[in-house]
Amino acid sequence: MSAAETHILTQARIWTGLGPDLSPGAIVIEGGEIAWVGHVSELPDRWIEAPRQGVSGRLITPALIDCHTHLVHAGHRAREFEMRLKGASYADIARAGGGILSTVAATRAASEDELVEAALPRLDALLAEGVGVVEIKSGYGLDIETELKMLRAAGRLQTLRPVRVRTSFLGAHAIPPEYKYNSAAYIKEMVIPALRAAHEEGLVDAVDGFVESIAFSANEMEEVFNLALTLGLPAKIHAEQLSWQGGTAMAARHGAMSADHLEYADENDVKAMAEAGMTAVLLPGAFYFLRETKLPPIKALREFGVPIALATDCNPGSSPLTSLLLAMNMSCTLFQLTVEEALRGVTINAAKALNLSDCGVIAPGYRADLAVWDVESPAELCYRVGFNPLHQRYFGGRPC
Ligand code: DI6
Ligand code: FE
Repeated sequence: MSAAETHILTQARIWTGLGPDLSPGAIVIEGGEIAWVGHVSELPDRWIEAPRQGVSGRLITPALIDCHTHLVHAGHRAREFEMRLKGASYADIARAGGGILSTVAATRAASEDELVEAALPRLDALLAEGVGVVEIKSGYGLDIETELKMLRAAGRLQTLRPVRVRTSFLGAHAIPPEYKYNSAAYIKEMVIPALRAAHEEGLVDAVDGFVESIAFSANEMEEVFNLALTLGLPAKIHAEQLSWQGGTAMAARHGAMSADHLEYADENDVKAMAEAGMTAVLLPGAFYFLRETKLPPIKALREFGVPIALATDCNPGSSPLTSLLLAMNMSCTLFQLTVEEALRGVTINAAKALNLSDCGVIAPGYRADLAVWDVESPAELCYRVGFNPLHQRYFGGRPC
């Protein structure tokens, strides 16, 4: 099927993200975009003759969006998992030079091709569950060369698979051994020049940072965000994951798109996010895998109307998760999100978290990135644990 061709998916239950479900509904796809969506009985005359494909009452949603991943990295940390099972904490392991830094060593040693090879199976697992957009961060290089190598590898993935990749520069993820105890010099001598170089090469869509006791302070991060602003790049942040550090409020002052994790965020943080129009990205995989007990401020996020997105946080240390469906299930079981909130979290609100305005809902003018599910209702997507009911994914109007 060529991208310019018109065709119609019909006899569907459609969750558009914008209103009540349509059933039986139809979607007209034209030139890779959605031209029309509505009740089958209201299909405009001009498309009556167009080729149709019935989907037998299956559920159609926008293709899913994983808005926070560290998909590109080398190696794994199963050994640290075992250490944690014996009582060591994630922060203990990081302070002892393991954690993020052990993945940094592996990632520095890998070639760009090897990083692509290692990331592809993880990407394929996401795509098999209906994902159409994946955000991928750098942050396991912590030197200029490797940060650029990671971003190039991330960008290459979208030439190898039908998916859109959004890249985030995460030079401020951890302090490498060569700068131990000297985070200020690390920011000045590595993060700032690496961001400039990556931006010049067109490798960066957004700038991220890890504000935490084991990483950077809000003040240190501010310097990086100031450069992001100068370069016209949107900001996002890992904040209040393991402790309260004020990263969320600082990010709000810099007009960031999202603050991610947020277990230790308080009501003032949520207010600041609401005023700045930010999205909250919750990462139940990391909460689960680190066996956290402090819940993100869900009630306040709802009260202040902060959009909630969900993501896998796919990374080798705190969330080796490659299932956005499982993240949805966990958001319901662990954070008590509703089914509607979970689905919005991986579609319309995930698009918001990435400043994308052409995907995440089913409406005229949006990309025809769709997921057809062998289920009767949205609740079934969240309810099963470890089962993939995807029937067909569409990327830019093409089945894949
Ligand atoms: N927060 C996370 O959950 C990941 N990075 C971050 O800043 C963990 C990264 C890792 O442990 O490798
Ligand atoms: Fe992360």
